[in-house]
Formats: sequence, C-alpha cells, structure tokens
Amino acid sequence: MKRILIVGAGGQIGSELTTYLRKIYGDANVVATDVRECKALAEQGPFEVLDALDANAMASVVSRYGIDTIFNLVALLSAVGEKNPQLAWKVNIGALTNSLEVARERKCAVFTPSSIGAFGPSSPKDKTPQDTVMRPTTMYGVCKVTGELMSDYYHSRFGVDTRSVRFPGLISNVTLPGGGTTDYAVEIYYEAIRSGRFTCPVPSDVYMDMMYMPDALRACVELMEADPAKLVHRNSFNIASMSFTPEVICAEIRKRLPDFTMDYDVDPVKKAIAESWPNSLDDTCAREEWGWKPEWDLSRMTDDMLEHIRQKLALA
Ligand code: AKB
Repeated sequence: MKRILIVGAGGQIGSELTTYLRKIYGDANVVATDVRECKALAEQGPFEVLDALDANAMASVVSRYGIDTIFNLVALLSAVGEKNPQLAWKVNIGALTNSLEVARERKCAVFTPSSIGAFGPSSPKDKTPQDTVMRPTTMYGVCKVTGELMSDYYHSRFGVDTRSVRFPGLISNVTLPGGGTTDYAVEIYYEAIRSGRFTCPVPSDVYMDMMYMPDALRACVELMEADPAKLVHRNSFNIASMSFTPEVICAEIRKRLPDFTMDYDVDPVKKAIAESWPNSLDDTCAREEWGWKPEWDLSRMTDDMLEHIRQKLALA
C-alpha cells in the first residue's frame, strides 16, 4: 500500500485529490499538508501544517509517516503569477525543488502537475503535440517547463520515479480555483445558478482545453499506478477531454437555463495569457503509454455542475 504525502492539499486539486486517494489507499495512508490548517481534511485523516518552502520540515514529515509518494500541488496560478512573478517563481520552484530533493534523499516517487500553460504562442495551436516547441510567455508557464525539465532530470540522473500530466483548466464544484486564466469556466456555473448572469473576463472566441475534476483525479492515480516499463515519456503527458470557448459553454448552460445571459469585461492579462495557450492538446502518448481515456464531456459535466452547485447554494 502506498504511503502518500500531499503538499498543498488545501487548494482546488488537493482538497479533492486527498479524499479521492484516501478512498483508494486508506485514510491513514494519505497525509495531507498545507501552509494553513484545513479542518475538513484534518477530520478525515492525518494532517500537518507544512510550509512547502521549508525542506527540513518536509523531510521530517516524510520520515515520520514513512512516505513513499509525494504529490506536490503547490502553485500560484497563471493570472495571479503575472501580478507577482518573483513570488510565483519562489513558491512554485521552491516547492518543486524541495519535493524533488526530499524524494531523492528518502527514495519517494513524485507527482507534480504541469499545465497547458507550459506552452506558448509559438507552439502549434491545434492538437498541440506531446513533444513540441515550449516557449511560454507567463511566469507560471516558465515554472511549469522548469518543473518538467527538473523532474525528468531527477529521474534520469538520480532514478527518482517522477511522473506528471499537463492539466487543462480544471472544473469542479468543491473548491474554487484562485488566480487562474481558466477560472471563468468554474465561476460561470456558480453565477448561472446564483444570479442568472455572468460577466466573462476572457474573449468570447478563445478556445482552451478544460477537464472535469473526476477525470483529472483519475488521471493522477492511473499515471502513478502505470507500469514504468511502458512509459516512454514522464514529465509531462498531454491529457485532454474537452475544449471550448466562453460562447460554447454559455450556449451549453442556456440549453438548461434559457434565461441565462453573459456579457464581457475582458481582462487584458487573462486575454493575453489565454491567447498564448493552445486551443487543444493531442493526448495520444498518454492514451498509448498508460491507457488515458476521459469520461466526461461538456454536456455531461454541465448537467453535473449545475446539479451540485444548485444543492450547495441551497444549503449555504
Ligand atoms: C490556470 O488557468 O492558470 C490554470 C491552468 C490552466 O494551469 N487553471
């Protein structure tokens, strides 16, 4: 049975991944950590307050719990990273290098998510290949490409079992994302239920890859459980399930809520970032090397999001 450490468990991915991993590997085998106390995660299983920039503290938690696998989820996202690029570098790369070093010393495997943000305007726009030009124009993207290279280096130089996926914008109804360019695709569902209106910060016709959280969680586990002999790539795999523009998601919501309206107040930073990213990724390598296959499309996700958010807001 794996003994897992989640670094940055309080964020959008971590809050759901922790519960998902605890269901598979047992509550006691998944240690959640975050820079802040997270009551819900602490009630379910082991939880430690941990600053990911403190390598000694991370090493001590790894030894104390006999950890063999680290999920490093710490990151300032793309839009917030452009407000303070120095801090984004410090946090994103600090958490990464500490996770890799602790993993090297204590012989752990490491999963660190990469992103569609690792690509830039000179990457092919449609069906962006697995191996291609990667010249991102955001600090978030620079950190993601660095993370991919560092993770591959730790694998080839030190034999650390590093693996990663390039996540699209992640859509979920549990924890809100914060500071990303794709956040609008979560916020739109909340506003559809709350007020029936949404002001979109991203231009109407910009395509970006997106994914529903259940597919993203499954991808993490399937990749970490994959037979290493079959992995030609490691850091990081393109994965994809759906790609849409604000107009397309709006039309999908309107099929269920005909009175829903959307207007635009485009944020120039988000516009520049969104336009620099691919329209869609080619995930053939993930499909071939570890059997990746998405289960959620835009229509099914929209039904599920609206139903869950309706229940959540009614209870609030
Ligand atoms: C962001 O928008 O910054 C993230 C991402 C696509 O990595 N959601």
